[in-house]
Amino acid sequence: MAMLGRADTFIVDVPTIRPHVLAMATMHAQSMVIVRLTDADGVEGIGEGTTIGGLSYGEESPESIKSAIDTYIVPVLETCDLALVGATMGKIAKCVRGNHFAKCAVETALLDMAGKRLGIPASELIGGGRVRDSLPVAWTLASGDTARDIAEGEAMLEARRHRIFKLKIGKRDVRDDVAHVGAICKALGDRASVRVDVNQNWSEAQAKLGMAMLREVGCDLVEQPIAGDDVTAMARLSQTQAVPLMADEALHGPRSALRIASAGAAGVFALKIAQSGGLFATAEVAAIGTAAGIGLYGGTMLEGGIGTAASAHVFATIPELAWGTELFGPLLQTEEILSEPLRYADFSLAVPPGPGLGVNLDEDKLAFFRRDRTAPTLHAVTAGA
Ligand code: MUC
Ligand code: MG
Repeated sequence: MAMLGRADTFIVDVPTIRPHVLAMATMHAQSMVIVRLTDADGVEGIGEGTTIGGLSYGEESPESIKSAIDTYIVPVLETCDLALVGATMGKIAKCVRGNHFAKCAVETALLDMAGKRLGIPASELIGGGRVRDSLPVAWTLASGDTARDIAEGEAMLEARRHRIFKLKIGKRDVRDDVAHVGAICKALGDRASVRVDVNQNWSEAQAKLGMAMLREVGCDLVEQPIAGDDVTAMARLSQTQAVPLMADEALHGPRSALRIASAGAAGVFALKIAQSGGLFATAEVAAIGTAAGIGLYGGTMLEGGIGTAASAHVFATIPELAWGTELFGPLLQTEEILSEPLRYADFSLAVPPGPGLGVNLDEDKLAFFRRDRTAPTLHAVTAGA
């Protein structure tokens, strides 16, 4: 038995290294809800609930994620044997509808705790276990300026950090966006795969035009060009356009995955642990995609180190990950709140090998970036420094 000893949740706000310009918001910082669960024996598990741009991306905000956990999920945890992760999440599902990001943060902490108790990585508790130790990682070029994006792409290639680039478009006129993508495709040539994410900002007519033109300029993949709840229009585009359509905002777990697969509405799935409702649910979405012949891609909500490690553990269990991943979230932040940063090298992220998530919080950084911080921190000047 592992009964809950203590539950803490914090919102942390970490600046981004540059403005990140998306169709629906420009990010200057990332806000993450960190969950720390401690059982009665003192075993700890950490999780993260992170979205993008407040409420501009999805239906949960950092504040709602924290409030759902504190007010409705922690009281359920108090009645559960936390060693039984599936049973605990099943009980939470009965008491709390929706709130996928909040549930994912808690499930992550439970899996971290279970892995630490058993002395095995979290990936060994998911599906058939780990099939790879590293994951290819894309980078998003989203400075808002074509020349700066090209320079950033060149620097990433030179450093052997990324050779897959996602461009955020959908804000400007379709032709202007295609010209931007075309210039980057031309500059990077066959040294990189260039893809775009429209974040639902086109109409079906704009998407028809945009997808046809994007294929001509060498774009490999178009992510969520139109509203994610318009599955029939997604199916029309997917079935008539040569460039593959990737579902992102349309995917909210296994049921939506089955609907999209049955409608032939996507050629690729962007797997996201929070949007799917947790790590187990993500593995189910992946299984549905694989069974339907849909290509898989490991997506991100631009999480920090904890959410990125959790995603990596799930994606490491997927046998066919044809489109790679975009687990670069920590690299977009000025500082990582882990005691040891995640390891990126040779265009890939190493899946942490230690027990549970295999990552630990840096307490001083956590104290510094906490929205409700009151205590002095490591960043204070020390005598003689
Ligand atoms: C999204 O919509 O996919 C992923 C990478 C990035 O830059 O933004 C995200 C969100
Ligand atoms: Mg997306």
